[in-house]
Amino acid sequence: MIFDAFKHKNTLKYFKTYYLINMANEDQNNNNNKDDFQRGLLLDTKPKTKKPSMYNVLLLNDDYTPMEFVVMVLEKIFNKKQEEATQIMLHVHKNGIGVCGTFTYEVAESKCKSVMDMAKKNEHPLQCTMEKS
Ligand code: TYC
Repeated sequence: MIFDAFKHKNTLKYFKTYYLINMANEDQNNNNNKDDFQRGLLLDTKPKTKKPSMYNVLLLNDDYTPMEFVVMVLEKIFNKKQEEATQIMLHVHKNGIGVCGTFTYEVAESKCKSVMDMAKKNEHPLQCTMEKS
């Protein structure tokens, strides 16, 4: 390209054009690089994790499930000690509903299923549900 320019009649004009085009390209590259750099910085300042939504697992009262069975469920599935399990059971017995624990969606869903399975196997009408906390 440069050697072609020397052959050209209007050498100076040719040189100028060649130079300006290259400068323009270089400016564009610099701008692109700058944009990439700034985009990178913005992404890096964004938090990479989000706190998961939490869910309460609720036990419902009924007239037939034995109190001892409910206490056993709270001990086995919710890892409660006998004292706390008894308090939760009595709370549900008196108020109709009560929270046994708060978990991520998948864990809450799994605990609910375990409670319902255990109740069904033992032919008790005990019901369990979950709500967003
Ligand atoms: N109300 C039941 C009874 O008197 C006991 C009970 C407590 C049942 C809590 C369910 O989630 C429950 N035998």
